[in-house]
Amino acid sequence: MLQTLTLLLLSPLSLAILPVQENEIREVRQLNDLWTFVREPSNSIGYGLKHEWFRQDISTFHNATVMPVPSAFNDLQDSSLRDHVGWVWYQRSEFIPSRMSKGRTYIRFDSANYYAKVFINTIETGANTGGHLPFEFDITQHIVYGQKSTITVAINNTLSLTTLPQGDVKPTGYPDHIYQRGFMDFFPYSGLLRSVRLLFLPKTHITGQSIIADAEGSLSFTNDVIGTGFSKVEVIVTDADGEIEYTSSALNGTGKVAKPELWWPRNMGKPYLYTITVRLLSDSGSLIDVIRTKFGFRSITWTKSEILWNGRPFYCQGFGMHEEYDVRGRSFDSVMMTRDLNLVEWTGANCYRTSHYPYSEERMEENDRRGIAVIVETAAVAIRHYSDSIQNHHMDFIRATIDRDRNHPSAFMWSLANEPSSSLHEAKPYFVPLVKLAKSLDTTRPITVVLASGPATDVVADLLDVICFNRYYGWYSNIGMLFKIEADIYNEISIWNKKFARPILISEYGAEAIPGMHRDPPFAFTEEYQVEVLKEHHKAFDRLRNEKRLAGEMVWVFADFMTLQDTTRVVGNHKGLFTRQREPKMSAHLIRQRYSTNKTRHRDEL
Ligand code: GCB
Repeated sequence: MLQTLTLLLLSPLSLAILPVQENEIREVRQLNDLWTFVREPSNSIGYGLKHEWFRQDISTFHNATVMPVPSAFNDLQDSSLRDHVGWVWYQRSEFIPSRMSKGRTYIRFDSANYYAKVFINTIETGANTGGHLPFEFDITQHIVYGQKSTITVAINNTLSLTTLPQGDVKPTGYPDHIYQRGFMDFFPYSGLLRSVRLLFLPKTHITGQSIIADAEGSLSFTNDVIGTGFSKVEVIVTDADGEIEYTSSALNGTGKVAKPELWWPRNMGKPYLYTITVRLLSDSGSLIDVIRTKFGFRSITWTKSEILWNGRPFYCQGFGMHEEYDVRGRSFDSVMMTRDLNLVEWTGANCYRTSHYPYSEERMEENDRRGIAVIVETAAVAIRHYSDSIQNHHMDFIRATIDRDRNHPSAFMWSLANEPSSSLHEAKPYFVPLVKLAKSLDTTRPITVVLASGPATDVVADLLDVICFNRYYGWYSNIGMLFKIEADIYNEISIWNKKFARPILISEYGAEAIPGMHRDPPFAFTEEYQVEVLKEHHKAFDRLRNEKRLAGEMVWVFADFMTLQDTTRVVGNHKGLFTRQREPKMSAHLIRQRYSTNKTRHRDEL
């Protein structure tokens, strides 16, 4: 175990990453299909590394099988794989075309949970800690062009006090069955959860990009380049019709687009997207590299009580969510993503939070296109033990999250953590540098931490631009007492607002409803009870919103999701408006009625 934890500590998250794009210069090879899969015994000492399995054809092992990529491995076989904690191995071979030898070849993982070591033809090319975020390695030196290369990935999903999420491991008493305890309320799905690809890039290419574009039409951009040999740069900004709005010959520049079409969230206007094209050219004018990125002009500001989108009050109505499904777990699936986002639109919501980790890159692009505003959250859920090592890892995670999502106009706030123990006095010195770091990386968005403590004891709230908090009146407190909810939530929000003079967003409230369970009068765990809990909250929210003391409301949760086995969880968490199969409960219709008629102030003004 010690050996594993040390490995987890030493490997940084990968920084500066561009979205994958295929174009007239860049080629991409999908590696999404069945990989050979071998698992070590749970909580092993790491036999694979010890015996150098990356030098072997693991398909010959007696327990070798196949595993689809992307997918979580947990729900595809038996309970020991479902509950597996420790090392698993993935392997496949791939021909690398000779014609690619002129450039550089990278291997890119969109997310591997929670720790991955990558070997190409027996050479270790790198490691990544954290999951939920992309990383890539330059493998040019490790492959032979025109021949087959073997890709081996060793993954470890152990959670500990130095990982995000934090957790520990407790044997349950079964001989070879180890039960993983994360301090969070969702199943720690593991494996190669998102796409794996080979990227064939020119020797000299763009590696990172930042774009800031505000509601006044001001634009500033930076592009990082690796390699030499380009002598000219061409930057062109085009509108949605392809009309040129701005040009530059600098890699890093500033400028202005007169009267830009702004990016608005749904219900406030159109989510208008521009495209910035960056070309690197040689002396003779031949094209060396090119990337195209969609972005939007918009400004997020805030007052003592409201979040403003392009200067107008933005009242956020949405949900917390999970990016997870039956069978495939927390893996990317374009079918399920589309169903989810269509349902988000069906409810009339204008926002959601990527609780409790960054969601897929494909989803972020769809948020931009559809006008769904998002609070992007790191994987720092339920931090209970503060230490330098978890703080360092958390800072790396913040850097990598902001680096990946900074150019998305739909991302309007960074949530650095969900429900840390923020009444402990250690919480403040822990979060001060984190907030400072996030602000130094991005000056254009507010920072929050989603809190569970109350206003009297919390020591983190004062550091934040917007206060988000989770509260379960009628559920975890005073279950069955529907009559108390309106006053309780009204009073608490008023106190937060008065004490901190910041916009307040209720980021979780709700109740469990087992799909199809009904009772009149309403009773805990029935669909009727869930509806009544939400309605009672809404009475308070409407009053508070009129008094300009509430900046938004998010129900917990969009859809039912899987958790570990627990006396309080009936095959998962059932606070969903939708079932895990994405069918509406009674509460989904209530929310649809509320969100579709309760427009933002901007829309009312139009
Ligand atoms: C919370 C957590 C969320 C849980 C939820 C619940 O406060 O943020 O992860 O799932 O409560 O249902 O208990």
